[in-house]
Amino acid sequence: MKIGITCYPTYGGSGVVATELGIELAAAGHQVHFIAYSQPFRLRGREQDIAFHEVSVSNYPLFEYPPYDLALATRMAEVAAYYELDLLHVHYAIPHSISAYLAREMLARDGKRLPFITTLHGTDITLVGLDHSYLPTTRFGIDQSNGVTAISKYLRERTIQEFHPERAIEVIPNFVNCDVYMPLSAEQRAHGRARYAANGEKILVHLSNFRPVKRTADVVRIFSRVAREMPARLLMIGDGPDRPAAEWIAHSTGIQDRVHFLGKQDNIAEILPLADLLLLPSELESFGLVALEAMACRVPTIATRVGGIPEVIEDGVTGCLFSVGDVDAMAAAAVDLLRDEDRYVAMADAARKAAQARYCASKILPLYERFYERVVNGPSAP
Ligand code: GMT
Repeated sequence: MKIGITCYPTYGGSGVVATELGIELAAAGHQVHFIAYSQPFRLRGREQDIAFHEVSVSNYPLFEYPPYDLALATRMAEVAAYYELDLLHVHYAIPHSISAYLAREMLARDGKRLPFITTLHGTDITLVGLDHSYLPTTRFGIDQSNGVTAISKYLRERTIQEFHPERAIEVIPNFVNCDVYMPLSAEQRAHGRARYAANGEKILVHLSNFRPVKRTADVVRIFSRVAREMPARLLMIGDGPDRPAAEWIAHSTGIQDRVHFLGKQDNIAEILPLADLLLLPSELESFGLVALEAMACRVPTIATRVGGIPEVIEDGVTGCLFSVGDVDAMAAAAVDLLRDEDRYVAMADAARKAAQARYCASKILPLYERFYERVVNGPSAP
């Protein structure tokens, strides 16, 4: 099949899922065309059967707000026509599903068919979509899509509750390539850990876009409690608006030399398996992709019991779940687990096994392929 994919190319889970999906689809023999304002950050540009088409928005002085949505729709229609795309798959409803709708309708006037699928990722529904200025357009984009998927049961239910869409929503969960995200050999692991920590020190890791929903201040507070009990380091990967606050807490609690702010990294599969634990104390996660990536690397997660996280992490088996803001309980759980070697090994093994059994790319890709077939053979417009 010839598939166009649009996503936010910057640091964030939906862009990661879209990019990894494109890579898997190309490896399975499909032709993939990414259409976005810049190359998705996990795409190296050397992948076979993947092309990238940049959307440039003209900056005419009259435009205080350059109309990206329209430029995207135009590029989608052009790429679809030139490369004879079978369908478009857009990740994150706003504004992508509206641009895809415009592209489909423009092509329909020339007798060309371009069905599109919208995958909902989370904040497009839970935050942005519920802002009243976006609600009607988000609902319209969902209802006009030829197919809609959500990345967790939680997100499907939440979308139905809040938007009452006419379209059915299929759950196709996020996935991880278990041959890329995998544990390292003892030797490789020891070598990699030496870059960040001394022998005998535990390594905790957090990865996000440092937005308020991630509660990065809680990450540092949890770690400061852990660091009182045992020699440990915290790797903070990513960047965003709450990074200065997290840095300030690290300094004001006197643990700044134990916390390493690494900024945005694109070699996550090399860093995650070096860690002992992932901290993910978010206010909300529709899925929590990074927890799955950590699980595949045999790293258990201490997280909050919110949104889709309980679908990914089995409490007490593949990780530990707590109420939002309960930093004391999360720190105590981290300390207990890191001190109990047998329990830690059982949890780390269970995490890897669960990722392989339920969320491996080889299991999820066929679900998307079957969904694509249904949409391509279905009606031109809903
Ligand atoms: O969490 C973010 O702020 C980024 C956001 C995105 O769209 O990139 O993440 C959402 O999509 C991810 C991939 O499907 C999910 O793993 C995240 O849980 C989800 N974030 C939220 O629901 C807050």
